[in-house]
Amino acid sequence: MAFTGLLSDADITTALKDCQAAESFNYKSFFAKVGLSGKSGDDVKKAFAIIDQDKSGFIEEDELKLFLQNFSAGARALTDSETKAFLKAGDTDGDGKIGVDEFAALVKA
Ligand SMILES: [Ca+2]
Repeated sequence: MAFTGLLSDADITTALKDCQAAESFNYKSFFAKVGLSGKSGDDVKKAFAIIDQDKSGFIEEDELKLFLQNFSAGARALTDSETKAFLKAGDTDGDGKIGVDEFAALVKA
């Protein structure tokens, strides 16, 4: 698992279980349950690097859509409306993608 050593497997399982149903994803409760909210800045940067799969330095919309699959390969994709709401919450400078500082702010929100 990509987050092994960074997050607890039990926390990941719980967080994923709570957003199994389509349209039930909430980034605030997900980050809290998975344990990222309480992590150091360095750990949040490591998490960002995992989610930024193409290593572009940004989390783009297609990467956000598959966000949950970084935590478990069998997790569902986010719906289009969940993806857009997630992007809108994080993209404070309006460039259509999430940078590392925006991600850190989102995790701590
Ligand atoms: Ca990217």
